[in-house]
Amino acid sequence: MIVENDFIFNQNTALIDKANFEWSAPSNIALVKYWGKKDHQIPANPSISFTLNHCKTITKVAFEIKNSDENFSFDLLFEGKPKEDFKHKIQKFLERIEVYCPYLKKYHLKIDTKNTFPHSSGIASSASGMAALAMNIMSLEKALNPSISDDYFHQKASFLARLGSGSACRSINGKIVVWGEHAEIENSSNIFGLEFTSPIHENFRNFQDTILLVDKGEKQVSSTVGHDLMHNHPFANQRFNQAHENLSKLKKILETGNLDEFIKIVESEALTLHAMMMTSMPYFILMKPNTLKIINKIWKFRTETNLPVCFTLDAGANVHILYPENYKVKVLQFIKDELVGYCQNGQYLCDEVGKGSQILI
Ligand code: 2P0
Repeated sequence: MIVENDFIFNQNTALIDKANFEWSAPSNIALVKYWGKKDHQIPANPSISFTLNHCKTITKVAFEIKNSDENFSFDLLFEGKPKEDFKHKIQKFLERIEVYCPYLKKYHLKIDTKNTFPHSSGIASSASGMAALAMNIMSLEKALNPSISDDYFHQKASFLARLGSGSACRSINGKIVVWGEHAEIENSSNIFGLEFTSPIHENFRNFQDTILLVDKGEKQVSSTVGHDLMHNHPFANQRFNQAHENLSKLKKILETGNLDEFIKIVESEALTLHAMMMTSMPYFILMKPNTLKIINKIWKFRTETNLPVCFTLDAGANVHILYPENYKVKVLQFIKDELVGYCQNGQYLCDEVGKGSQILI
């Protein structure tokens, strides 16, 4: 089993003066949700997600060696402008990964980052953002130690990304990614995301995710507060057990292609996530009236057409509509005819399953 110490860098390697990299990393959408964590970003239950393709963060990092290695030193540009709000998060991230990447304090980092999805769309950028940053750091590590394998590169990138934001570890590599130990998934780990490599039924190839932007405002509940709500939650243990069971079921469903069963698990997971927030103390309702209107319209459309269309939710009001690629024309027509009116400024984003992060330079 791979443990934390396996990711500690050997400090005796010679440093290089400067290096530049650029990576993109996508967002991901969980099918079985991660909600609740232990210390050191260890998930309370295993989760599984589809990696997205178009909603991504693109991050350039220029590393330049400096004289002092006492403190971390970095500049941050977001969409071409300095962004003070993100600096604290990145400082914290660098501190958390210091023991695994001790070379980072020897460099000044110029970080230049942007998202392909619109500003404050309610789409979490922490997953794609931390994943893209972790990939750049691993490119530097590979330049310092060219002998590392591709597997190690991806595992450590996922491990580092997780320390920035839990769900970010699922945005590194693979179309479907499992994070968290699960009895039936060999090599699944609490400390990094693992590509789901079982043969996937063709029903799940090129799955589509159309994201309806219901409420683009600031998140009402930060992920830190959200995960904390699962401590002493009256239903926590039942929920964590249920996630294990749902992942067992979903594993078989992905292999056999049963879309009806897929829909049941995915919609139940989304509603359970929100039910956890409604039944915690303090309690929150993150859905908006239009979220419910969309859900009811999807159910009606599914009953009338028998098409395998379902929804999932993140910790917010936006609705992700999931469906196989061959129903794209019909589903997009339904969205245009019946759902656009429930979206803020009529906005929605068309995405689909993608492969993970990509090097650009
Ligand atoms: C998920 N979410 O599995 C779940 C479902 C939102 C709803 O992971 O505190 O930003 O950085 O580890 O990953 C959002 O929480 O939390 C999340 P941190 P993260 O995608």
